[in-house]
Amino acid sequence: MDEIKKPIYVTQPDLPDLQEFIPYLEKIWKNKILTNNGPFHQQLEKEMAGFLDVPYISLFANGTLALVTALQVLGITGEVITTPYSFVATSHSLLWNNIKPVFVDIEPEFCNLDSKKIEAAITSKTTAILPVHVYGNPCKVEHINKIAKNYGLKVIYDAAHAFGVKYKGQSICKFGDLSVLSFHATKVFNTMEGGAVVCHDAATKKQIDYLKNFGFVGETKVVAPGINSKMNEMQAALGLLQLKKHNLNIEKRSTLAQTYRKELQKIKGISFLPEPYNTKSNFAYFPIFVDKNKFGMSRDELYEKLKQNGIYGRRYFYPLISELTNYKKLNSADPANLQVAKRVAEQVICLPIYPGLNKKEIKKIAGILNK
Ligand code: T4K
Repeated sequence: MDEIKKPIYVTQPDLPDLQEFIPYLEKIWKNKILTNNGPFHQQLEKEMAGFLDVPYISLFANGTLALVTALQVLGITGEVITTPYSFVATSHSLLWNNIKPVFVDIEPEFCNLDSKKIEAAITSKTTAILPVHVYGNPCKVEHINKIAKNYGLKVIYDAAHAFGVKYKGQSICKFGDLSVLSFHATKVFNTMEGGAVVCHDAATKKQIDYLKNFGFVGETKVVAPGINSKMNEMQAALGLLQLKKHNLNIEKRSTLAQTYRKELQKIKGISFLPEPYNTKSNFAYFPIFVDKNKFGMSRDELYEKLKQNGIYGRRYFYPLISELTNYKKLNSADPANLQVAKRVAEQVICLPIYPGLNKKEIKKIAGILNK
């Protein structure tokens, strides 16, 4: 088999042609508006809301600050039910707001928060649920909504992986009270760094926009101890160009995901997630799960072997957030409470997937797994 010379990383950001970006930069250089709700920022909020078919979007400097602000705008306090199987930013946003994360196990099918286990974790201090659409696959949104309604809880979806995903023909961001997106370099839609909060009414958008700009209302009035988390004009300009390419990029990702499915289906001890039901996917990640006994090699041995061959997958999400220093002392971090998440975190490797990858490279990766 051919050796792969050039390293292949879990992802590689897609960028527009540099020449296309220059006219946008020229406009910024000319009008000298670099940030603070400039013209590209306004245009991207409008175009993105149309593209995603959601009522209101507030752009942010990154997804983490968007999460922190989403919790603040809804006045979330006390305890919040969330998943240990995510990027650490999900739970960090709670700690930044002095909120206690309460971890609930995940379901094995799509690795999302197990909605059947949420009710048992609700206490008198619970004010919200913070689920994650892990790898862009929709959570059990109807069930979560029902529980939230019954107990008077807010729902904020961490939709960092779910840009452009549709569920039952609607944007996944239409579910819950708020959804938070990330446009980090490693995401399906990137503005280098960036993020957004999607909300359903103008009054909430107004409050979010105050909070991301120090709490300023006008020039002299400050209504809240807001932070500075505004997206700047370069990010917004890039976003406008990225929107134009997004559908094509998702088509490319879809072809690559199908190639993986075909190439890997017969490898004993390697499994992957099913295609989600009623969903238009964005193919953000391609996680595989290694069963050591059947595959004959542990996840970490395979991870190293791939690296030796120039394939830099990532163990998203290992270790679990509940195993990290700031979280493991929590009662809900007890591994006995999180058995599915623990097993999945020990088996997962996200294989490379991005629009610039080609089928031949995927076949090589599959070849390494097959050897
Ligand atoms: N919620 C969830 C569920 C999230 O997954 C994330 C972020 C957030 C919230 C927070 O959103 P942001 O505040 O980030 O907007 C990466 C990202 O830094 C992080 O954004 C992402 N999740 C997480 C899943 O992955 P790392 O530490 O794995 O990134 P890094 O730098 O090792 O990049 C992975 C590979 O991508 C590199 O090996 C090469 C390639 N790469 C990366 C960058 C940054 C490039 O080719 N170019 C680049 O510019 O965390």
